[in-house]
Amino acid sequence: CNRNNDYYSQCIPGQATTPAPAPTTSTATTPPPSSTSVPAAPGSCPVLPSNPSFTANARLPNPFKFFNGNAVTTKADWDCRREEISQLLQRYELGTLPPKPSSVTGSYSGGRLTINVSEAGKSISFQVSISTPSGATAPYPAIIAYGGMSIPTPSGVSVITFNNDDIAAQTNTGSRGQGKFYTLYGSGHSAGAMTAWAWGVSRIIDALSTTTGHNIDLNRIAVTGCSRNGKGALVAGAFDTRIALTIPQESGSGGGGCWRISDKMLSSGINTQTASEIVGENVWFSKNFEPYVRSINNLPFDHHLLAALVAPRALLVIDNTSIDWLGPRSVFGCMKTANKIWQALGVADHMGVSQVGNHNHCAFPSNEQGDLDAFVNKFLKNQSTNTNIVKTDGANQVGFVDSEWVDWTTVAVILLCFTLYAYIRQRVHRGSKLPLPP
Ligand code: MCU
Repeated sequence: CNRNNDYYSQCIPGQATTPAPAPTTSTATTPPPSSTSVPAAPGSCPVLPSNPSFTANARLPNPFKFFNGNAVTTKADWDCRREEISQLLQRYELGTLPPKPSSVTGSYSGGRLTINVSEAGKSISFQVSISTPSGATAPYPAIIAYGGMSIPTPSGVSVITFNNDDIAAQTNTGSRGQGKFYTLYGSGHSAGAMTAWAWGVSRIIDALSTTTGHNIDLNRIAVTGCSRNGKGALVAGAFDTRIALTIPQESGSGGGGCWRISDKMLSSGINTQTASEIVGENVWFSKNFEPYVRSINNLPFDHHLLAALVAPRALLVIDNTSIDWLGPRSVFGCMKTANKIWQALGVADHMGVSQVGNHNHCAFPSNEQGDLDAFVNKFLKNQSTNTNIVKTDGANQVGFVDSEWVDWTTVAVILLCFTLYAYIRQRVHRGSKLPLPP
């Protein structure tokens, strides 16, 4: 959807679905996307109790039911539900994502963007490098790469290299509270490293939107990372609606995997990472997650709902079938389930899963190139491609049985709304002048 077009915003939960047409001038005239979170209708959303009691659920929780049990049936409901999911994830797994600080400024020079942030009398500054794609016409789409690119760099796309470890360290469990995020907010802040990194990505986009010279098109920004950084990239894409395309690579359990399915894999003898293991390895999650890691079924969410926060924007989950530790069945089942949310929103092809084996961890295999190109070309280069991609080459994935994990269906009202949206979009693209829908 075109974020600036009211036709679309009437029917779409979230903000962007398809990228806006490529601007023809420099970034100085490119209107920045308006906000970093989807505002829920004031006063009309169900309020989460401050100390809710949880009911165990062995299946993947229903995206289309509020915590209070009410059904999600309209676009406004989905906006509220999205906010509720975001709050639940922050409270019980990821830690609190602070809002935009009182001061964020940027300066760009010679391929480096410096971001200065101040809040409540404290200040930090960090830098990212920005490459200029050769032979392309500005403004350029860009990929923010955690720790550098691990997927092949697409032609015509700028790479923004983000040293996420500088914002929140991730050496081991001793890294808790270390990094520039914690200099600003205090070492006892609830945010785990991934939330701190997502905050950093948002500040990069803030600074891009107030500086010139970098020639980045703010409507065509992607984020990626591999492995632990892939988990992080998914969290950034979930929280910042200015990101058009999210590409977590081999993120495994704690990323594209669902905790419940990973637990089941381990209990059936497959050496897969689980929540109870991961919190003893590193600080990617909030301390507030720890009480739940041995009773994951009590949590009213799983990672299909983390992915749901990206919808209806684009998500391509790149994964590896050959490494049990990554929980390939968990990632495939979890993300295939997440795709149902995009289906309900009428944009199933904005979310893809490509799971290919027989390569080393984070070594992008050439037979996945077509899937990556399809997403990059559609969502960063405004081309028409086929992004209906939910596939695995892993025989093990047959072990994921939908009915074992999903006891809910999608919601017809949302579907209707999105069908109408798709129709209007087609007509507008053909140059029709339709009246605003009621
Ligand atoms: C897949 O991401 C992690 C994994 O969660 C860890 O258990 C392992 O130690 O490291 C992986 C990784 O980040 O590899 C680069």
